[in-house]
Amino acid sequence: MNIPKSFDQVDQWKSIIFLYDSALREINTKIEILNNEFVHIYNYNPIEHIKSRLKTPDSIVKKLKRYGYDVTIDNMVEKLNDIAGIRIICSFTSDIYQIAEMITKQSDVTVLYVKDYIENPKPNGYKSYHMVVTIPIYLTDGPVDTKVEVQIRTVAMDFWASLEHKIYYKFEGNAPAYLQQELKACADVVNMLDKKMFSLNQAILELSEAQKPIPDGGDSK
Ligand code: 0O2
Repeated sequence: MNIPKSFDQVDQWKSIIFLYDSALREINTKIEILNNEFVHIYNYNPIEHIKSRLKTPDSIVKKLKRYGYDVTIDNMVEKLNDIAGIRIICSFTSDIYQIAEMITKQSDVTVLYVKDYIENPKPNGYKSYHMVVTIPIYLTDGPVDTKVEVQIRTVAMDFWASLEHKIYYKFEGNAPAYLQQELKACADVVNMLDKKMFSLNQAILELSEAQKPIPDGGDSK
């Protein structure tokens, strides 16, 4: 990422945050357009809602220290991939892969890497699909490829992750063993719920397809 250089650290910080903020807006708009197009063509809304956030300075410093890096602006830009983060919440696991594909196909989006915690859940039970992408932000001096972390997950996965995140921070990563076991058990329930809701939805779709009136071919002699 070719960040505009400045002798003033405050100015440089502001420029970087401006870039990440712009990248979030760009990605948000893209995803909204894709979702609207989907509704327009298939009369189906794959996205329940979208949340986006810029990592707080406090959280940036903590993560750099956790990874053992010096707290510098260069390290923040080079080593951290989730300063700009967007979370897409959808109904079914199948939607996740469809949304990921739609994002990947955007010609100005470059996928740096993917972490599929749905295929490979974390030992604590965390499931989510993560993509780190770059998107060019056009400044007066030219484009600057800016990183955004995109997390895609179902409503149920998001419910679980929000509570787990709270517990993780409350106990600074050392939650009592029984809480960790309960959370893992909840993750299994979330998994089962996602599967059941998916098959229920499939059954509804098949029924409504079967109940559709047969189009009049005009040749029924
Ligand atoms: P916060 O407070 O949410 O910002 P990478 O740079 O990709 O190599 P990183 O950043 O650890 O390494 O990548 P990963 O695993 O994709 O995690 C990025 C973010 O995903 C985390 O950011 C969390 O938001 C979320 N996440 C990952 N693992 C878990 C988990 O076990 N539980 C929950 N609830 N969320 C998780 P931060 O900065 O760790 O936290």
